[in-house]
Amino acid sequence: MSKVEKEYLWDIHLEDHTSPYEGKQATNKDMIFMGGREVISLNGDWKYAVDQYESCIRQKWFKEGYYDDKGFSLPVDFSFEQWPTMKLPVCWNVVSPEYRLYEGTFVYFKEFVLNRTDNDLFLRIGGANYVTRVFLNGEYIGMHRGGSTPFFFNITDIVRFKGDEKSSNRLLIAVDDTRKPTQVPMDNTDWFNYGGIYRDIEIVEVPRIHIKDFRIGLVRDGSFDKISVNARLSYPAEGKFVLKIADLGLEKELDINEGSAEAVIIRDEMKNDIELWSTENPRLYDCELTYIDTAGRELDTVRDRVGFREIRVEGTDIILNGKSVFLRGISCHEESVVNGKALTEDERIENIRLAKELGCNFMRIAHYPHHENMAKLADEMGIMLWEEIPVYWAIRFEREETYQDAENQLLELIGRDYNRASVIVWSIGNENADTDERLKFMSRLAATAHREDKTRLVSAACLVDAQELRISDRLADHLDLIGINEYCGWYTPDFNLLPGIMKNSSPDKPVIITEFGADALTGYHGKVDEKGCEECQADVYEKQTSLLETVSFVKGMTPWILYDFRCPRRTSYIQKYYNRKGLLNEDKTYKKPAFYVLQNFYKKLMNK
Ligand code: GCB
Repeated sequence: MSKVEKEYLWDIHLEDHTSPYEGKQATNKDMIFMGGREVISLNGDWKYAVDQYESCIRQKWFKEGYYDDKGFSLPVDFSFEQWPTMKLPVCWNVVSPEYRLYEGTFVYFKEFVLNRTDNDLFLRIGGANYVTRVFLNGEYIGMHRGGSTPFFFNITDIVRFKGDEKSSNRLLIAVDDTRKPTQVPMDNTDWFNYGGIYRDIEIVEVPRIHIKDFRIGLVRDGSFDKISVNARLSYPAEGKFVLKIADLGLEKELDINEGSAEAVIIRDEMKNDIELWSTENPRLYDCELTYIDTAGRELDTVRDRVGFREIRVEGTDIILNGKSVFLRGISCHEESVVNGKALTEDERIENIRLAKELGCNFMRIAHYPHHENMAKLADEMGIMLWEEIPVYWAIRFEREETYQDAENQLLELIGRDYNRASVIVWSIGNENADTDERLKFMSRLAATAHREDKTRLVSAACLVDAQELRISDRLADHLDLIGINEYCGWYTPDFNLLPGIMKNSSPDKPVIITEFGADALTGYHGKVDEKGCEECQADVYEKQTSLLETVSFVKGMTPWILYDFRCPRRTSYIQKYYNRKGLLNEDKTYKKPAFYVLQNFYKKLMNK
């Protein structure tokens, strides 16, 4: 039996087909700073097949074994070129009604030609849910775990160029969105599991020694006049960085030591005062960082538009740029009826506009990292953000591999959005029962977030202690800000428990009510105690806002949620596979009465 034949037949045996493709995992360590870089887009037409039985990896399709050792042609179960086409990025669930509820593997294929270059080349995928395996020109190049953060593979030694004997590149990608209890999130969530490569896919060309990381922000010391910079090269090379911020009249050289440089730039080094970023005045500065080697050659330059602001807590206050602030927020999923999670830029802008119309200065973008442009838009449009990783409900807290997965997602998120002034909170999870294992897991995440970023607040959406009827989550000791989800007037039907809960609690940190809410089906009217009608939702909002306004340690809220979103768990005649807690309906064409209740409340707060 020939080798190819044998490999082909592996498929019918009880082979462990996944473990050869668990290695070479792309992690936060493989990320490259992207600001100002030119890319070769691979968006657009891709050939695809639905691969329910994971035949791609069982049969090693990437090897394209069309002939045996003697030259006889072999039967194969794929024909990449003849497969149908879909345009990436996209969630496969919205491509055809046949795929709407499909969960499993899709395989994508694309052929492309590259101009010769001496630079290094990396494949970057902005987001693919959940396990992605990548094969290029007959080789396995690596995999990634996690459905919402970007990842990179170095393809320099594998790519072919125009003019080579074989000049086109054959890229095969298998994406598996199977829900599993060991993953982050787990298999049970209150949102729809969209599959596919749903964010940009591109090739990044960089010099071998390039700027791998560039983090910049205001020093958090109350002086509002110092900037901290941290930059790193891809190799432990020497030389210097030059940082330029034209509008500050700043040009600063930083000595590189073994590939890294760190500095605090003081007021005297800038011609102008720093104009702080705020929601009223979202001032951004064009920053540029250049790497110059020891021979004086400029080898790499990156750019970013960055705002400088300070966020901290003091007692139970949240302090933005030295002033106490109340976070007038709203929660939001990344979803649209038409595009699933692959929102268009216009849809993202619309979401921020709606939040602003509501009177918000803050959005909780739940429950996983949204597209990176969301934070860029928030920077430009002036709204603060809470960003979250999907440590949601009953994660397998005792499992080290699950921890590593969660931590990697957190570090990929921080690495991606560190320079975004709008992001003021890293949330390490949502509604997890207060067990010893969870405390160990999540306090470790909190420590990682604090170590990685000393300029932001770390939080989580916690639960009220249902026995003691008070806020007493042990994780709070590890957070800067306590998020609380409470559904008094809804899941806790007796709204009147809420005043008691608040009275029984005396947190020494600010609390944000990260969720309250009620379902309301558009056009369904009834009495306030009739669950699911618009009046009931509005009543819950009236009661919640009037009570929370009186609680001294509540320094913000992000009610659940801006607009209705798909949810497979919701089957009642009111829900129809949607979570109806939106202040707008799912296509955002109708504002429910509760929208105006919250808007009036926020207006009142603004005029205080
Ligand atoms: C929650 C969850 C959120 C749900 C919401 C609900 O507590 O954090 O993901 O969608 O409740 O509507 O039940």
